[in-house]
Amino acid sequence: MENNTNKPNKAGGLPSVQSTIKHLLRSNRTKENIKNLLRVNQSDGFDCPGCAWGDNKNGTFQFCENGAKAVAWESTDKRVDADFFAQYSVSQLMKQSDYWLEYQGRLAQPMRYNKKTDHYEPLSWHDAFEIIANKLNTLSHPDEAEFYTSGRASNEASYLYQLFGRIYGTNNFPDCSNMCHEASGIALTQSIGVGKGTVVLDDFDCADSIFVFGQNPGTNHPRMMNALRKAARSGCKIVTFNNLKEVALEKFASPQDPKELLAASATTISHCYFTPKLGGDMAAVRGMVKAVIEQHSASIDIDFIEQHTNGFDTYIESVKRTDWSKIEIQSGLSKRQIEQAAQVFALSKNVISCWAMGLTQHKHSVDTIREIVNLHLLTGNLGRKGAGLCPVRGHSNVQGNRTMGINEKPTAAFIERLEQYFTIELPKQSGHNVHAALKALYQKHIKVLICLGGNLAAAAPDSDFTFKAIKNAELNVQISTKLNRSHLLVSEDALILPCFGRTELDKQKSGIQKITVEDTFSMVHASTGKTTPVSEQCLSEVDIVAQIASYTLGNKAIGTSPYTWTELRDDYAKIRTLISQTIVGFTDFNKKIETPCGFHLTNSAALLTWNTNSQKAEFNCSDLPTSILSDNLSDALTYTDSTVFTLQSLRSHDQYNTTIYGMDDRYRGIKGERKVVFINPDDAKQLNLSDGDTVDIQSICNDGVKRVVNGFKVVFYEIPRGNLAAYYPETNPLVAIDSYGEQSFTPASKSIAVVLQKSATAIEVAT
Ligand SMILES: Nc1nc2c(c(=O)[nH]1)N[C@H]1C(S)=C(S)[C@@H](COP(=O)(O)OP(=O)(O)OC[C@H]3O[C@@H](n4cnc5c(=O)[nH]c(N)nc54)[C@H](O)[C@@H]3O)O[C@H]1N2
Ligand SMILES: Nc1nc2c(c(=O)[nH]1)N[C@H]1C(S)=C(S)[C@@H](COP(=O)(O)OP(=O)(O)OC[C@H]3O[C@@H](n4cnc5c(=O)[nH]c(N)nc54)[C@H](O)[C@@H]3O)O[C@H]1N2
Ligand SMILES: [Mo]
Repeated sequence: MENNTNKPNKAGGLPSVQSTIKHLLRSNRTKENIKNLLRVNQSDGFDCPGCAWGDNKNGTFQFCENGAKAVAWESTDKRVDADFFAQYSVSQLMKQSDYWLEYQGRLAQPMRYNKKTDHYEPLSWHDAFEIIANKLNTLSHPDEAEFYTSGRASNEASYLYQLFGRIYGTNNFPDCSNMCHEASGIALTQSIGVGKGTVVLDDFDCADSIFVFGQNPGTNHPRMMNALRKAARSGCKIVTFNNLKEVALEKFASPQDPKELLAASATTISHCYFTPKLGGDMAAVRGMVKAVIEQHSASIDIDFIEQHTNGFDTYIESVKRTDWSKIEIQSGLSKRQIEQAAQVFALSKNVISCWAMGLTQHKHSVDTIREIVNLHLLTGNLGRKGAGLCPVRGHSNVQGNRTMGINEKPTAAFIERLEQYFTIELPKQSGHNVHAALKALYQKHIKVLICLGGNLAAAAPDSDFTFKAIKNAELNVQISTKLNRSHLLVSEDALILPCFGRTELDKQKSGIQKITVEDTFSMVHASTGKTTPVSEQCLSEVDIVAQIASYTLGNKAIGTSPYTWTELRDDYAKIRTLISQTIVGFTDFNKKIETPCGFHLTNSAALLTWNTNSQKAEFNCSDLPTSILSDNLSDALTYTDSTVFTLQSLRSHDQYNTTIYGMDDRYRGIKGERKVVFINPDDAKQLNLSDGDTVDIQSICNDGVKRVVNGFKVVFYEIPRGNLAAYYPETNPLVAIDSYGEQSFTPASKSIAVVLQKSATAIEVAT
């Protein structure tokens, strides 16, 4: 039996330019879009809303196919306004697909849900703010409100949002990070005292090898492909660990290189490509450590270990205790393969390790990431040019959100600085992350849900549970650009507050406003939108947040600061002044963002300063997990006689998280559909399944809840036996709410225990 034969043999190249053009033409604002693309990531332009990869702002034209899709998607002539909502009831909209909902256009005026008619109806901004303020002011405790944030919100908007939420009285700040890189932040903070990556973009030019774990940059961080391609061409060895053979990590043709654009040539990216089992990376890296100790002791950096680390002896004991047979079984890789990877690592002077969701969305993600740090500490691969750790962040400002205080567990020092500057008292106890927020909503402990962007309903796990939970909010407020599922889970009262997108001109009393963002390399820089906002009735995120705050708390000076909420809205430089006074690293903020490249926030670990209790970098001594599945799943395996698979849920090439741009996944050879499940042909044979058959996927869990999705087409694919892959968010109904990462509470959406059954019913056709 053959694997999917439609899969191309290289990524990038002409098809990616053709796809870019197709998306530009489709959006019926082609001229605006082309102008917009010329401004992406330019020093006087706007930050690409696509991903958090950094850029060097050296004047070169910097956009990618998927960045172009994100820009074109925002800039459309279609409008979702009063007429639209008069035409469709919420129940009717609920029946539409996520793709259809977003495709209807930009939200164009504030709307309120009328439960008697089951329609959204227009209202004034004044009335909207009053409704929110009245509701918030009548709650019996501020902890009855949740303030969700998605990672596109600017530094200015998120700073105001957290300041308002905290002065109002809560630390309930669930955010998309809770479902994304939470484990990276926790692991890095525990190991090296700072929850961010230690490298900058230039380091990629100086690395001798780059390890890429559980990440698909060809689709999700296409600009990273330029860095990998450049490195590979200059002799740097790229080693990939990915459950699937992702074509961009095998061969990539740069659309910017005329030779590769038009000819059949492409650059080989990965020097070695390993396909571990889902959740097998901790075992693989533990094996690499073992091999380094056994075969490459010269690469162990004793001076670094002595001077900078704590826990080495205990760690070595746990490495010795781990036997190769367990490593091989759990990783799905042979000892020889792991030794090969270890050899590249050990013989390289400078190594960078990158990772994304393939590592962070498992039960033992924190320990997996800490194992990578262990390997870097063992060999001293930290804190010098070309060496270090690189969690590749998702949303374009998700890292900045956290820096600005969007964090349900703020540090005491963070709160103290705010309290001192404003002379106010703020709540100290931890608030809710996404998991706790959904649980509390489900139990009706929460009355108000406010979302600054995103699509919590479709992004969160256990759709049935999540939908009920969100519906329980007495007031559901969504600050958004496009219509999505989260607007439709309403019962009593709900508001849609339409805002500007990143590409749009933001004019306030003091003139045209800049906003700022922080990329994955901790570079902070300004972004200015240029196109006219889609509707006169849209407001900026900052404006909306400032007005919610001023209606709720009164428009007076905030604490002992010189500014009222609306004065901050009138001039964002004043927000940056507050940031410069209260957030570490932002002194002279307004001045620093005048430089085209922005400025770098100091990373203590990169300077070999360790903000841990021991003042040293900490080796983590955890043993390999007994099972890669959640505790509540492991024993559930005994509930079924069918073959149990581990399923990962991932992104296609034609989506941005819950936003679906189209039905193709070109790099995996999929056309015109999304309800597919990738399977190893030998596994399929055992289940008597042929390529193209339709199956129902049921997840197993010991909580007694039946979770099934129907009508997925079987696609033969190069994937380790026992593993499956299918797209998110279609598979979110399968992720049990209590199946999450230890410490991180991140849904374990890359290790879902499932069984397959041939569909009895007709296939549903995607619209
Ligand atoms: N165009 C586009 N860009 C995006 C996004 C988007 O949806 N579309 N989303 C943005 C966001 S918020 C994020 S967080 C990032 C996400 O970026 P990625 O992390 O690249 O996203 P996923 O599609 O979830 O891909 C996970 C990859 O890890 C592999 N994998 C899964 N499980 C394992 C495992 O256990 N071990 C190993 N070694 N590999 C594994 C999968 O095969 C896949 O290649 O992208 C950001 N950029
Ligand atoms: N099963 C499974 N689940 C997952 C994942 C997975 O890999 N598998 N990945 C997880 C990850 S990594 C993440 S980050 C989350 C994503 O979770 P979210 O960030 O909540 O979801 P998005 O799909 O990015 O949000 C899309 C919506 O954001 C709004 N929007 C877009 N631009 C703007 C803007 O500029 N301002 C405002 N205010 N709104 C805007 C639009 O209305 C759009 O409908 O999903 C998580 N869920
Ligand atoms: Mo993410």
